[in-house]
Amino acid sequence: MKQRKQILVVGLGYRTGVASANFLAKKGYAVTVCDIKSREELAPITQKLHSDVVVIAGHQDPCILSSGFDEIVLSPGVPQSIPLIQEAKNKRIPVISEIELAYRYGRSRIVGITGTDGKSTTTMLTAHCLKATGFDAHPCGNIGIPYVSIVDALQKDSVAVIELSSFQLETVDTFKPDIAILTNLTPDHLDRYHSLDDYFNAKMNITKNQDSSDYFIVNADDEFIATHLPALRAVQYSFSLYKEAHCMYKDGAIYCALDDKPQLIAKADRLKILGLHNVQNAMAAVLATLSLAKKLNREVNLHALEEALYSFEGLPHRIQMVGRYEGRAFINDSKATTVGAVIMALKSIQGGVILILGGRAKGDDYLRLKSFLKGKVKALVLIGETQDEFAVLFSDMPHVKAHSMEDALIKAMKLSAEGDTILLSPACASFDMYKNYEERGNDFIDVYHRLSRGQLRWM
Ligand code: UMA
Repeated sequence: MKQRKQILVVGLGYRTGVASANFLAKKGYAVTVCDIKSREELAPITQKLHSDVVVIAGHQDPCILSSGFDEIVLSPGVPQSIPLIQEAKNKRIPVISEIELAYRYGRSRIVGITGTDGKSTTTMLTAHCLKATGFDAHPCGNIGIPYVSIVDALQKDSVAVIELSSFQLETVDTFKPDIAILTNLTPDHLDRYHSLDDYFNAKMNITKNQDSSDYFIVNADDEFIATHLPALRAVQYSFSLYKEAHCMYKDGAIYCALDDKPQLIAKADRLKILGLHNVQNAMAAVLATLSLAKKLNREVNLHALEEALYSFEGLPHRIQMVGRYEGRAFINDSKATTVGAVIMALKSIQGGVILILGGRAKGDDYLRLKSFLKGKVKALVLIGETQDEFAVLFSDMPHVKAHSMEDALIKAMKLSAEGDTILLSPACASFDMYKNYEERGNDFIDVYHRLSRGQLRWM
């Protein structure tokens, strides 16, 4: 009798590992999951697992491999450098990501979106534009919905719009999106990659299997990409704020020219999402919609596309206007875990800013922030593990330390005046104080509500 294929899922996580294990178990594979956390810590998550899944908790010793696994599915939060994965590679056991796993079973069209910043907004906006122009589009991926959790529900004419992190792209093998978008590239996750080139190479796996029937959409304004982009097999479309491109920003409007002369697509000042970086995200979404339609020989109703751009509200935790209190605007940008994202937020805000900064460092070049803070940020409120490091780094400007979000907002109120903005845009990961960036952003929103209802004294 033929033995069932044995799969090891490494890293349970909150979403990816659980979704991968359940998907595989339902398909009849013999599935084991291993996680470095203890069985007690994992208890709330293991409850969600299919009853046939075996759990190894509390260690990731390479001896786990002696059970003879045929393949490993690696969760994005687990680096390939751990001994278990190194040993698996020595034993020539294939190591794939959840994206590769889902891709093998997928029937739908795929738009894949990667880059350092703007991925989530571009993913949601692309899905929104596709839906408005008649496509059955489904956003998923790094935004928090594992592709594997929806892949079986997608039809042949559906479109999976997948946000892809470099972690997820490290271990793809045959993954081939119809449309790939690269939003931009600035230093990030340098605690996991040896160099910016390594990080870029992981991202470029998005296009490695594309051919001349596919499209690669790229930001022509990004200096790193301009000097590092290799020759590609996919048809390349670019977008730009400043120069001639397939999609470009001119006199306050977005124009697109794929095969013929430029056509007006939308007025930038009617977008609800703020800042020029969001004009770039909008241009990427426009190109994705038009190129997918072109590939499938479909007409796009340009009026519907224009209206979709105007009706998109943006994402929670991404330059999200929470409200006003005592003449101050409160903006939650908890998703800004890179210097680049903070710079974008600062560029989108008029007037003085009190910036709540810090968390778990990700190896970014934080000095790069300095020139953007000058003249814009009146004071810094430093939170999280990076407090002491940032106090030294930014010693030439007003700064205070805060031990919690509540303390941070009270101090920000005292440091600010009417007309200012209190901005949470931390430039760091949240894991030192929170489960994830959503929890951090929700804490900011909660403290704002307590302040504005008079339940919290700040004077
Ligand atoms: N673990 C080990 N061994 C290790 C390290 C970790 O067993 O050596 C375990 C941890 O204990 C944990 C699991 O592995 O249980 C890691 O989980 P995970 O973080 O991969 O799992 P999820 O909760 O499923 O979240 C992941 C993405 N997380 C990361 O990439 C770090 C989520 O992106 C994504 O939304 C989700 O899958 C669905 O696709 C978050 C993120 O921070 C938002 N992404 C980074 C970013 O956007 O910058 C890339």
